[in-house]
Amino acid sequence: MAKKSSLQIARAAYQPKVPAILKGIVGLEEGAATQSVANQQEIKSLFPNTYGLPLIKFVPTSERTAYKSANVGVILSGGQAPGGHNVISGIFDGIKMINENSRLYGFILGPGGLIDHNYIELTADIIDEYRNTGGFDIIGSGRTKLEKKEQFDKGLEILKKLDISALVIIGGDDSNTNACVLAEYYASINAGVQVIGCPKTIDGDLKNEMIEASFGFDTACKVYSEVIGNIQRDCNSARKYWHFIKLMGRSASHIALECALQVQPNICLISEEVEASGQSLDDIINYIANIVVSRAENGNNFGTILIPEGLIEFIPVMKNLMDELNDYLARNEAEFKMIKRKEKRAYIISKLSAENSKLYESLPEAVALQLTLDRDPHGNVQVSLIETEKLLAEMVGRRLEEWAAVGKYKGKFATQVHFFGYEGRCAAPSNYDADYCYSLGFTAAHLISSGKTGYMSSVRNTTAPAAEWIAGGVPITMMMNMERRHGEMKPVIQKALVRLDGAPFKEFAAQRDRWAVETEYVYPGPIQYFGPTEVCDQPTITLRLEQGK
Ligand code: FBP
Repeated sequence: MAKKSSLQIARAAYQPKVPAILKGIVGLEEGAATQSVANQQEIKSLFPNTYGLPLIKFVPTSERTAYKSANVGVILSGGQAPGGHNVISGIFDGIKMINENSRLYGFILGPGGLIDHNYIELTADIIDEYRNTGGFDIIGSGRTKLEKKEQFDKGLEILKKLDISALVIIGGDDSNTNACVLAEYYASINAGVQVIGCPKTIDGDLKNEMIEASFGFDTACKVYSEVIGNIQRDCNSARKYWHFIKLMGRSASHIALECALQVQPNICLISEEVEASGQSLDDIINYIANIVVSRAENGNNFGTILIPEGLIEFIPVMKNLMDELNDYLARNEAEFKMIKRKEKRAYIISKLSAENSKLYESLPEAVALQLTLDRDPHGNVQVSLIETEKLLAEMVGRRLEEWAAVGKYKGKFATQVHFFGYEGRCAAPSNYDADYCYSLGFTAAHLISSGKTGYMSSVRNTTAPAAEWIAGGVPITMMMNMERRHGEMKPVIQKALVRLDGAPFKEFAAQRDRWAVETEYVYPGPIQYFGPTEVCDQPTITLRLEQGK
């Protein structure tokens, strides 16, 4: 057996807190019929069997129903997020509580495991090894996109063989889109398989009125904030570096914003604001360089800058360039792959429109090449591979040299670059994520026993004590709209980007000018698992502000 740390041993015994409703006999209350957030006609016609379903809320009842046993399959899909193992243990405990003869099967390495018939039965011994741990290693994860009828049929073969009547897909917006497509297909052929989704992603971009947070966001932001806090202490001690810190999160800047609220850096860029105000790369460089100058005038040749990883996609001219690149590469993938690495840049320059070609040519070579790297299976640009932190550090340095030459800047500018993403995705879940995830899994078990399909497990009111959390289900079609992917319009769950009229951004915007000039760093320290509730159980600042708490 693998050696365990003292914390791992103590943590294994932690009992996640759950909504009071999930501890008793659960009844079901159906709300009004729903509709998709946009493109209602198109979404309705694409999902005739799962469109318009009602919202579901679990309520206490005294009528005990005898449910028959069910075999359930589970898939972890996409990037790791702290708490995935607790979703699985919640499903396991939930289906066993509903009927002790129920069984849970895990498909290995993501949706690909379903298609390749690669699975294990998750028994009590296995589940117990993974309770309250980070990572997705219990069954592994993958990014295979489930979209073709042949894949669904191949999956159905193994589901039938194992007598599985429900499948839980734990994933982000793209994976839950897949879950919905699969639910629709299985409903349309009367396959007898329900499909339920669970909201996972550290990016925090899978949220709406009914899904108040995607799991993993809380822990990941706390891990990054701890490390940024440590860097800020170092920075304030040595007083000689500007730290350019890129943070994961794909297109949305939720992680950068939450970390900024936690650590009070000198600068935090918010991609959504950059887009809304139409800032160019040059504007961003000037914005940072001006703050460097002001701080230098006060003798502070140091600072911290948080950069959301998707920034580059939000600079309007860069967005045009990337849109054209996406479409071009989607249509000419095979040809592009044949071009030798050192000729790729010239090839792209020769293929783009005059304006985009000029912009592409002006980018540092490394960044230009990073823009053409393979898209992920869902058609997303892999922004984690684009070194925006280096691009900005280099360009700000050049601007300051120009200003120094004309006497506008007299400070010293030395940089360190960092990228935090993978460091936080498999951290041991915070109490919030441990409790939330377990509750999401348990709720999924109840949705299954209620015979639902095409729903996402929903646990709300999570800024209140766990006993008061509200559990239920949201039709996935309710979150959908049509978007351009791989050059084609597709139904997808609408991403939740940072809202500039939302309380978290407003709170940040009200303070950032002071943080820029003063040094008001906060050092959050590591996640605490045992101790007073105000230290261990606090949700993110984003969630508290969104809920007016
Ligand atoms: P999901 O959307 O699948 O949750 O991905 C989260 C994420 O960590 C992003 O923040 C990041 O851009 C991406 O995964 C990195 O992907 P990969 O793990 O394939 O390198």
